[in-house]
Amino acid sequence: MIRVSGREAITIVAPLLRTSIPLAAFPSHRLRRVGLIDAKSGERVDEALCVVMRAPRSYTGEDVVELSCHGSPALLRMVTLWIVAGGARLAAPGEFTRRAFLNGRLDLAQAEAVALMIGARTDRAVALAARALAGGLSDRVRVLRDALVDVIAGLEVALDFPEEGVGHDVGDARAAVTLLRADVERWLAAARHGRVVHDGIAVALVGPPNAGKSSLLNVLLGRDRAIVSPVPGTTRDVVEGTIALAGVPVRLLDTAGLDVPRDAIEAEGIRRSRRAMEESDLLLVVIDGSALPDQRVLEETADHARIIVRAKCDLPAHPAAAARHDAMPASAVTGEGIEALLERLAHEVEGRAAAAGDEGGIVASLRQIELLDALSKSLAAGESALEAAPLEAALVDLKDALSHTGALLGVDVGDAVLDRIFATFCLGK
Ligand SMILES: Nc1nc2c(ncn2[C@@H]2O[C@H](COP(=O)(O)OP(=O)(O)OP(=O)(O)O)[C@@H](O)[C@H]2O)c(=O)[nH]1
Ligand SMILES: [Mg+2]
Repeated sequence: MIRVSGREAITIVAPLLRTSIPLAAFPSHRLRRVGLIDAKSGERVDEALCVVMRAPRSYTGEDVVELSCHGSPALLRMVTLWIVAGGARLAAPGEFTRRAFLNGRLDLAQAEAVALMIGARTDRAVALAARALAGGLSDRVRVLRDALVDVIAGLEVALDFPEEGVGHDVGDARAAVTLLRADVERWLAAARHGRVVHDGIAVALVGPPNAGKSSLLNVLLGRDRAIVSPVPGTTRDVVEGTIALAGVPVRLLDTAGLDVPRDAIEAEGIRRSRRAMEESDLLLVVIDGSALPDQRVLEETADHARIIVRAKCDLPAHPAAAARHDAMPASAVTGEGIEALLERLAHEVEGRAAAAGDEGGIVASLRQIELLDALSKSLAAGESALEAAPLEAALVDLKDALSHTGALLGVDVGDAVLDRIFATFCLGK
């Protein structure tokens, strides 16, 4: 689909179309079939569906023409270049959404939700982004902002007319700020969980060589991703694949067996295993259930969040391995224990993304999470200033808080902030 937005959109696209009525006379928001022609040769290059959406009822709030062509990248490039030759220019990443924001079609929190929607990888992440797009976070912040303005105004009146007993009672103001801060704290917790749903978690499979890590990875992924062989030290590099558990993307990282390296390549592989281990949220520590458990790996991973897997449980168990009651038996050959392992993993994931029900689930950009955090801190500072310090001091903190709500909604944010936000979008959005 090619989208053209701006005052000249219709005039620029018109010469490229063969239509029964002129493009300028197209009814708004009606899809029509058109011929696409090479304006120079007059030759027809494609049939397309075309819609004109007139300002301000369009995504960007400007006149928009959209052409749905047959989709060959060569064709799309050709038509795009003709449109550019006619006087348009290529859109910057996120520019349509930026214009939508500047024209008041979306607030900034919603504009950021567009990027979250594009990046969503599971049904659950999509649902969270949809809620944000519908204004989930903005609505809450807007209500809080109104309440905060009331408190600030009340305190300023009290400050100006100390004798009259008008304006906010300081005790009431403090109680109001306490409630607002509690709201923000809840949103923050929900947003951090939402972030887990959006970003997913990383789970590294670690263990001694030949324990069955790669075989386990393949069964968990349901496809033959990593090389498996009876030779210890088969996996050298980190091999990964993603599955969705409890609606959360889970990146599984298969690693080189942890052992004394026999050469430089193995040493590098083991270094990468340790790095993957550090970067993971959870470890699957795989030990070969038919052999004496490797104590070093168990000790090395003791401080990590981990699930111990006694692999190859189809083979006769080694008594020392069987004695480890904290290990979950699993077999990549018979499939025994795999279902239970997936359930346990899902449970762990759910714990990290929990409270999705709280606050209806919030997903926020990292910028928004930072701002919510700053908002909560300013409210806390205002709260304690209202206890002891002069009113003026409390007002400074509360006004800081107010400016953070503004930044969340995109009130008075500068170009630099907008550049940073929209640079993360992809082209055409
Ligand atoms: N019987 C049985 N054999 C298994 C099982 N899982 C793996 N094996 C065998 O054990 C050997 C090693 O398996 P891998 O999955 O390559 O082990 P790894 O831990 O990835 O090994 P490295 O990459 O060398 O560290 C292979 O011969 C596998 O066929 C299992 O559940 N049951
Ligand atoms: Mg391997």
